[in-house]
Amino acid sequence: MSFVAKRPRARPLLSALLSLWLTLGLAAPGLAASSLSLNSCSPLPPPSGSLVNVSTAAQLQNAVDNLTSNTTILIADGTYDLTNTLNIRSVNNVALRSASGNRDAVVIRGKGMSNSSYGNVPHVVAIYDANDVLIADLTLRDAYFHLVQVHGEDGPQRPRFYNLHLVDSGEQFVKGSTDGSQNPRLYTDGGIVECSLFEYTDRARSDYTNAVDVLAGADWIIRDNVFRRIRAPVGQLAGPAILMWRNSLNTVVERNQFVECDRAIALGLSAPDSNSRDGNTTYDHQGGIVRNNMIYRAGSGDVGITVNYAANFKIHHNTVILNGTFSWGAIEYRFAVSSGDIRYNLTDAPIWQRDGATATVMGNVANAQPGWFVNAAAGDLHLVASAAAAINQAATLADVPNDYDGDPRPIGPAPDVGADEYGLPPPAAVTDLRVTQATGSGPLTATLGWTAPANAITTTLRYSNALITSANWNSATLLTDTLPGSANIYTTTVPYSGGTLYFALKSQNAEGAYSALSNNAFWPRWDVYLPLVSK
Ligand SMILES: [Ca+2]
Ligand SMILES: [Ca+2]
Repeated sequence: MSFVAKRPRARPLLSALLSLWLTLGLAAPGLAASSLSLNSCSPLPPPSGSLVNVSTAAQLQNAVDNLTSNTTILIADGTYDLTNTLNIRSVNNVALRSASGNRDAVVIRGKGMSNSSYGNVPHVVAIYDANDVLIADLTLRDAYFHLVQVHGEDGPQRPRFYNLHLVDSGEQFVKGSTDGSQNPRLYTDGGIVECSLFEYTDRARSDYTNAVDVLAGADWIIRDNVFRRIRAPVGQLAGPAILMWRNSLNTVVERNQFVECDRAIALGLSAPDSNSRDGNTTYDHQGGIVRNNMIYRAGSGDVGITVNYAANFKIHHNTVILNGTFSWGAIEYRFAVSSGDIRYNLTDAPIWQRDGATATVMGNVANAQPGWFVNAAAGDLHLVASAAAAINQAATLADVPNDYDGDPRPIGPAPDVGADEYGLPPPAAVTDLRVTQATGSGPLTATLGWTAPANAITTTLRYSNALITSANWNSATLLTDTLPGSANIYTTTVPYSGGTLYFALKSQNAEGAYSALSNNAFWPRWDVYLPLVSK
């Protein structure tokens, strides 16, 4: 299975340690897992329900035409030139997925983003009155209008798009439409767009494009995606890569990377009209949070993040680097009805208040320098050690418990300004340390067992005649501080003349940061006495 992670993280120290382990002939300490973040895009579980396998465009179109609820269409590796849009109607809980899980190996194509002779293929996929549709592990490309149209006016709930590569759409890549003339109105709510790559090979055919454009939708989540070159022809301005508007509600936009997009994110765009959800003509967006996104552009364009006619917005911990291409502002809040919160963003252009909008603007750092980042020119806006003006300069926000990598905040004494929390998180505390075997009564030979935590490079074990706590950890007797972090068993012989012995451990990550203290393991074992206590 070839699964493309959003972003490999550069960890030179970790690599050096891995080489050391391998040189010493030790088991590699679980590095494959540690190179992905906690919230990274892992492969989907295998499909459940009915399965239909297809390997030609005709079979694929036929399978979609005859689709029944609770069915997954598994698409064999290959290229599929459509002669009809894949219209998903009147079914629930269905999926289109590659059989291999490799999104690059299954390519479903329209007739070209600039080919107005699109015939029966205006879009690649269209979702009508169908709830819980999953589209995953595929490449969709070359639609004249949309790669995916979600017909909000038919009320499809919870569409999910996972690990897709979306390339060259004539208008929107993922469009959520609405119909203001409906009575009663239906909407598309609860959509999730995640772990996908949206890009133009070079530029859009016109300025009318967005990567994700949802009108009047509630509770959408757009996370862990990459958006590249969502931009108009030279001299024009494309729509925001992510545009949630017409009184869309409670959108979450997080951990996305934007590179060379004319505009990155908009909650609300213009004065709401009859297409707005519930006919609301005051707000173009309400609620919602934009957090932990990285936005980088060196070419021409406009603002990075913009909110307009937007109530109760939160824009927290984003990094926006525009390289002087739009000196007015990196983050813009606009129009008198708009109000919200803008905290701890890291930018190289101002936070721009316009037309009477109000916000609590706190702790932002607006003079970021290129040298503060791992590789700004490649859009990698992870911090380096010299970014002292950003590192540990924020206060904890309950709304931002992790960072762009999914790592918990804070690492070190305080959270960092911007999308990246600098450094590696410490390993999780071990909670299942046990004495699994003990022989002898003085000295005592004890075998300890536990589950090794992710990201642990070394393990330190100590014992004591008293309960080991964080406070007395350093005075407990050292058993070892050189055990590999992948170890899950350790045997030691220690003096023993009765009473209770206590054992505990801490792990260290590649930067030497310690985990919290494990649980105490006891000898004689506590569980020996538990039945007596229970009596
Ligand atoms: Ca920190
Ligand atoms: Ca980080």
